[in-house]
Amino acid sequence: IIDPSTTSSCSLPQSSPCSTAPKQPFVIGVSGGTASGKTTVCDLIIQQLQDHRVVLVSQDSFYRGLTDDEMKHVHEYNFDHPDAFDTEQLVECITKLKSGESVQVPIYDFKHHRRCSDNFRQVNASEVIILEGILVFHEQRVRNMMNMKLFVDADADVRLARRIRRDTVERGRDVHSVLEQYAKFVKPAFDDFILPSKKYADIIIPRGGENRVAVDLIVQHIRTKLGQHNLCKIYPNLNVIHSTFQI
Ligand code: UZR
Ligand code: MG
Repeated sequence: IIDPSTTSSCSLPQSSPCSTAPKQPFVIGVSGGTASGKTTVCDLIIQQLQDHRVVLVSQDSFYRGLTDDEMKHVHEYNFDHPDAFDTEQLVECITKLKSGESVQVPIYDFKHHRRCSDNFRQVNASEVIILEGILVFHEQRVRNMMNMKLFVDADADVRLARRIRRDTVERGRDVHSVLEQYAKFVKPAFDDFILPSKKYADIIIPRGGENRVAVDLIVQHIRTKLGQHNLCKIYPNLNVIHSTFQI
């Protein structure tokens, strides 16, 4: 039954006729401690949404890149602090993507802690934008751009074990330096900035990427949201009715 008296519960934008206006992309934020399984969760969501245009943007791409002076004391540099990221540029990038423009995302070189200065990744406008990173919930401006916020949870010992494996195998570090960095920067920053930002999440995913049930539910929700977008194409006048479906 369509109830024309209700105007507020329909999620279709009421200011612009949906028959003509392009839909704003659905923005998903994915946060969680280091090696919690953020990338795995994102990959699973993308896999299940193959029939939609989805782009993944990593907060890592917006690391500032160290100056020559900072490089001299690289062991003192805190990569886990919010100031290590160029948040202005991140906000600008997501704002553009939300308005349907394509953007040039910087490429960050983890080995040399630098940006590949003349190399960018072109990211095109899409239906779904996923923004993942340890501190994507830290700044209110970034949070406000998200339609859905996921926090990937995993025990600290599991994360540390994964981090050791990843940094030694993929990033050429030795165990001693990984542990030192973990104790000095990674763990304190998790306690000071990442864990407090968990309260902003809409959904907390226990056991990270292993939790297929959670990922299935999340994908179902995204599909529902995108489906509401698509209703506009099928029923172009739906926005005029501003209706709610009731059983
Ligand atoms: P994820 N990081 C580096 O190790 N080197 C860099 O040049 C830039 C970042 C690490 C960073 C953080 N910390 O813990 C991690 N340190 O990348 C975040 N130290 O990435 O969420 O994938 O673990
Ligand atoms: Mg990652």
